[in-house]
Amino acid sequence: MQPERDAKDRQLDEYRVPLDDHAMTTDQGVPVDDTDNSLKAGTRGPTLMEDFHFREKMTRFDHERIPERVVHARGSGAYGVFELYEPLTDLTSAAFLNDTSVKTPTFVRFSTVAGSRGSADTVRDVRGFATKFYTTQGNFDIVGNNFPVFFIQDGAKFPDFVHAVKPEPHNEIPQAQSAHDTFWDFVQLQPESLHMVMWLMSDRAIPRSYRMMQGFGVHTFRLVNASGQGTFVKWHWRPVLGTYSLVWEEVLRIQGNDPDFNRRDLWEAIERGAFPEYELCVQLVPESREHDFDFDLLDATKIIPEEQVPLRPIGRMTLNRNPQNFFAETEQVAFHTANVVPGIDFTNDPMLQARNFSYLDTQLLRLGGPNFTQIPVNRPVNEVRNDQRDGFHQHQIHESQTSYSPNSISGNRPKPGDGYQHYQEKVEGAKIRMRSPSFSDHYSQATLFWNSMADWEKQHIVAAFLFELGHVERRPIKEGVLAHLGKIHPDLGAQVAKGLGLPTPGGGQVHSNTSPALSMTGQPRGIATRKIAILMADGTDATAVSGLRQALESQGAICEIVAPDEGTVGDLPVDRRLSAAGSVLYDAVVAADGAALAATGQARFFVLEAFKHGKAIGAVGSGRQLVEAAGLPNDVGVIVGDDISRPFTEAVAGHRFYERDVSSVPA
Ligand code: HDE
Repeated sequence: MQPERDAKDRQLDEYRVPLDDHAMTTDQGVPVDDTDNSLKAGTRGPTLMEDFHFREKMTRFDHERIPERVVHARGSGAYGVFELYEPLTDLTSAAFLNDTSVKTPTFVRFSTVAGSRGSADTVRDVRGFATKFYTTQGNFDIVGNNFPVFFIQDGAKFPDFVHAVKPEPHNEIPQAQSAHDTFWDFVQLQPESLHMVMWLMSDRAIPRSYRMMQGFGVHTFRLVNASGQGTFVKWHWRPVLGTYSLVWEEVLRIQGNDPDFNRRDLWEAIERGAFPEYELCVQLVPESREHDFDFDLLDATKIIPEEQVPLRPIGRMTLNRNPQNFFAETEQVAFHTANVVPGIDFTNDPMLQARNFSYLDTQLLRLGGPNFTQIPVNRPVNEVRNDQRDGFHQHQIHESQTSYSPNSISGNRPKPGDGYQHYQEKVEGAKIRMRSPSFSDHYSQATLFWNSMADWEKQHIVAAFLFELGHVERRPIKEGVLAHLGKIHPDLGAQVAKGLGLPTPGGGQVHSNTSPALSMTGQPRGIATRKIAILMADGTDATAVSGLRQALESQGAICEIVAPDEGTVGDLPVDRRLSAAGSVLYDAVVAADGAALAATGQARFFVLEAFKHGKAIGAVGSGRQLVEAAGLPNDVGVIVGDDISRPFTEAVAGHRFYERDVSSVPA
């Protein structure tokens, strides 16, 4: 299915270089006859300076890296379209939020935060979810994450935080991990990070797919209508497929088996036409209610619980096109929190204020000067006119003979018109380096998060703390963190302390409030785009599994045949060799053979490991023997029989059987 061509896609035509039959040239367009041999004085002689083709080729190579992003270096992008459900004229004058007939082109970049550009996708980390809307009034960016809060309250601490989580300065270890001393030292000394740390230790930090995670603008922003009236707003993206995660042991294996797991998943889904969709929702707070909460709306370490201010869906984004060139588009895209359009404004959240400085500053270095806004992926779809000119890599030829304003020579053009109106907030105060006392509660929402988790989610959080703190070498740091965990909840403190073999920290009184929306239980169910391995071997009776396969594929699941050797099983092509696959690349497994595979260690391990990771396991025909040989207990989600289509589909739709006791499974 070809998506409709939108204004951004058409604009990019101007820059696209087709694969055609033009012969090779230098960058100056001079035809090249040989690109394999340098120009030499004699076949065994030295290379000559005048070999302009060699020098140009090598110079371009020497300069082809640009600085990676300081954070969020590893990412994947996609183009899409945003469609509005109903006009929001009462709330904002933003044109793209006023007219439901407008389809706004978008570009999204998902990312991990701590790792370098080449690091693995499935690490425990926050995910970036940055969206650029190419609106008719210019670019609007929501530069968000998949957690609704952040580690710090004031942007002045961002360099400290990032230095602490990045690899340690003396040996540059570890890559893309928070499981090390400097990160946890930061946490124990900055309790404002605790709420975010709870999210980081939860399964939200290891999403199954970029297509199955939420996005949040984090800060409180402001919508402003045509009469200048403001309303506080929090941005939320909700994936239509639901929010789902991997399990920890699984991500460790995926990092080796397919370090591009999330990137590949996004790419393949779009290529296949299974376009990822997200609803854009808002939480709205009238200005009159600014102080009605027991936290500060300007504090980026706090959520507004959905039970207090419900989410209002306002539109839908569909990602329908992969970029054509990673560097040109995904690497060079430049997001900025200050890219706003009329009708959308800021608040005084000190994190947002700092970001409004940082993003432009970092792009100037990363993209080599102020003309990065002319890079195709960054160009707005509407016309740009101003007197800012020159600088490295100016692409445009301004015909006007003036570059100042006002002027009489060019008829005072370009002249300001009906432009962006800043919200007229009244501000008053002494210059002071101090945080508002309303930012001082660092525990209540961390407790709220813990209280709202299902049992399995709590177990995973404890296990994550144990893994992370288990990698911390300095005992006082572990003890410092434990002291905070005890204050978040005595159960959490006690369980982590026990695992670490350290004294239980003192507790104290904690509240018992919950916010059910924080738990990942109760997500929309379905099997669309879930990957299912069908284990077969020579001699497998393919008819035994064909009905099941049809049922799964008709609902959008992706079935792959995994067999001991490549080639075919009967007349079915094998998708992957058993030894090259790994159960961790699949959401569920069907054992369709047991006669041959029951004796194969790799096949037994495959189902056992899938079982350990809570996946649905089906067995048809002789597949029953494989399940028995693997020693799988008769547990939930293990479905054996001749016609298992219905229960197996249901089991896959449930994602994982977290309630299984897998503690004794040797996988
Ligand atoms: Fe960022 N952040 N950030 N950040 N951030 C960057 O910009 C920064 C914060 C986020 O796919 C940088 O172009 C400061 C919160 C995303 O290209 C840099 C502070 C949230 C991306 C920067 C924050 C984010 C970035 C690095 C604290 C979630 C990747 C390279 C005040 C709401 C965008 C770049 C992409 C990238 C600064 C905190 C999200 C250095 C100073 C909170 C998704 O400018």
